[in-house]
Amino acid sequence: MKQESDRPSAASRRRFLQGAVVGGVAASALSRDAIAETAKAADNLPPNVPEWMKTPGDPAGSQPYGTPSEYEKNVVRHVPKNAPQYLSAASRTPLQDLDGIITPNGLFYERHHGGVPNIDPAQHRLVLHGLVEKPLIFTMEDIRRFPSQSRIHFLECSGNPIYTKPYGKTASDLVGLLSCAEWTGVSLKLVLQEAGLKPEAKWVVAEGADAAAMTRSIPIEKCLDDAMLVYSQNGERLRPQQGYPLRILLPGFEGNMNVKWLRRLKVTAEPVYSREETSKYTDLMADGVAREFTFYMEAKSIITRPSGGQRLAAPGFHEITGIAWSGHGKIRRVDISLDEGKSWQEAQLQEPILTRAITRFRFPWHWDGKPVVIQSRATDETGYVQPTLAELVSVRGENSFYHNNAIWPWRIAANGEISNAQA
Ligand SMILES: Nc1nc2c(c(=O)[nH]1)N[C@H]1C(S)=C(S)[C@@H](COP(=O)(O)O)O[C@H]1N2
Ligand SMILES: [Mo]
Repeated sequence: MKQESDRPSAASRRRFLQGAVVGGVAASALSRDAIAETAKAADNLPPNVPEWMKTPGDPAGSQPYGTPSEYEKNVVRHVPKNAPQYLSAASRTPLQDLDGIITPNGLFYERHHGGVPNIDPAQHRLVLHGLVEKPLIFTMEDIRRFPSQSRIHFLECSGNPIYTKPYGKTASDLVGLLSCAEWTGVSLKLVLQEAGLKPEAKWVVAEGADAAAMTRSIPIEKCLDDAMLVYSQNGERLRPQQGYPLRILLPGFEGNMNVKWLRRLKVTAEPVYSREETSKYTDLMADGVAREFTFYMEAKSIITRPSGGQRLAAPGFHEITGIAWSGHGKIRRVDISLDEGKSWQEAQLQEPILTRAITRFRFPWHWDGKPVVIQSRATDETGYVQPTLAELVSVRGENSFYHNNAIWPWRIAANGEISNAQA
């Protein structure tokens, strides 16, 4: 399919370039430099032998740690311009530029409250104490001696996106505090069993070794289920931004609870009611009562291509593709609407469809060149259906800040420009 659609566009580009150089009218409209550049570009096109085939390229190992092609230099984490970037800061994954379900480590979103500490793993320790039979202190070597496991899961900040306008122009602006990786580490249950839980143990309080000393209470059920202590991400050690050398991973739970730079686990009978589970990461409802300890991120999806900030070059075939995820398990289906939400058609889900991981969806589409609003809606394996923003606000009220999993429609104008239809 891809090859078929590539062919005519390459051919028409060649015709245009040749026309620009040879054709009198087109050429007279271009500056000398532009002509030289266009001529050079044309030299590299079929049937000519391109410049980069005429001499050997860089030797293997000329980049000890590889980086993307220089032509991809615009695919970077997005740092909001007006946000203060000292201490409590974030950078966002460019979701609209990525394919598949895995976020490359250099593009994984970042959210930290006290900067990124520079931790020497040889000096890092994990303390496990509180309601345990045998308090323990682990080195990183000790942690790596436990049987390991690798699993693919998403991580998402619960402020992704916030409810207040302006909503942002691109998929990254809206939900770029979301990434997905293959994590390797040890089952937290195993580590807790090593210390032996006392019968009163109901919560585990995790503390980070950053200047924010991020502290969150985790229910014991999650700790004995799929929680992990992770040291690797997509095959290599965690990046400093993601919690090097050790973080806790709570698949499907809001990002904030996944404490990075993990230095302490205290087993308790009650939650500690830290700042991050009282004044922050709670949602004030219309009746003045706050939702707290919400834990799981609910089902969500977004179309990443075509999406805000991009432009459709011409009517004709376009694949609509995007991502869906749910903290409650697997994605069961994704529906696409091309008529402002009046009717919905089922998209294809790309394998693998994993629990608490990003699932990629695709929908073949023919754009007739008329203005249109496109949007996606996820349903997870519990049967929960992603709501519209209006539906969400009718339940949560106007005061909520976190946990916005609404549908985000894109408007495509007749000239192909794409904008946020909700803005
Ligand atoms: N120690 C520590 N852990 C932390 C944070 C922090 O500031 N300090 N930020 C939390 C928040 S709000 C989120 S959304 C996730 C972000 O993880 P990431 O930066 O690896 O994407 O880490 C969480 N764990
Ligand atoms: Mo977060």
